[in-house]
Amino acid sequence: MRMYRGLLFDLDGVLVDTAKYHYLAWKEIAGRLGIVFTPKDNERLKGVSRMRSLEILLEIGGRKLDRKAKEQYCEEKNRIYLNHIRRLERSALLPGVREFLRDARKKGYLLALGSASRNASLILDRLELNACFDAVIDGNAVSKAKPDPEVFRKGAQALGLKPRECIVFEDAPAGIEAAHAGGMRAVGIGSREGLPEADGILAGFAGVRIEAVEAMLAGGDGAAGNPAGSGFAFGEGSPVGQ
Ligand code: B16
Ligand code: MG
Repeated sequence: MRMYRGLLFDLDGVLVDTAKYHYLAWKEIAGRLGIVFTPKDNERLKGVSRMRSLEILLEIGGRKLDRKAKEQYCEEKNRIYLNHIRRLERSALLPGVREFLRDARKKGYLLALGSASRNASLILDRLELNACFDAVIDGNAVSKAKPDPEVFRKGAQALGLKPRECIVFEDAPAGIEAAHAGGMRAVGIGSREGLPEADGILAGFAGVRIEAVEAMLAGGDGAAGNPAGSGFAFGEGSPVGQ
């Protein structure tokens, strides 16, 4: 019998590469604040809320702002980000994503989005992905940001499933932590070095089918009930489940 019935997807860095647009927008804000901001610094902003991202940027630059100024900078960052996003096309979807979602739906899995972004609906529209999801939980629907499990718990609830029936796909350490705190298995999208706590790793979705993900989570160290942080990794160039 199948162990899992629902799949919960993060958006930025899992389905679509919007991280570069977040980076460009924050870099512009950093420039206005006289803060040097590098791609390495940007890694710290992945998966965290807009306000928390600004706070990290201010920490990097050793700057402090009052609440009103912080809100203004967040609004300004979003304006810059949206200018990029409005030009987003279907082709911005990461390789294999559309096929993976379609295949999983056909096999009866319920799908939900669990993203920190308040722009998730707009991005799903631009990518013509809205119809793929049974539920969308985004930054507008939660009060606590990842690593709090709220976004994934609400996703599982919206699908009518128990946490242990769901697999979370995440590219950020805060998201892997959120999945585990919510009682769910977490597949990291990226590398084992970047996501040491994930129950399994995929370099991406190209050539991957859901059966291979289930096998990865059930096999060897990744078996259900074993401590998180173990699990298999499928590296680039060795797609599975074809
Ligand atoms: P917004 P995810 C996250 O999306 C991004 O990874 C993170 O960099 C961003 O700050 C956050 O959304 C908020 O986004 O400014 O659009 O509300 O990875 O959880 O899908
Ligand atoms: Mg992400």
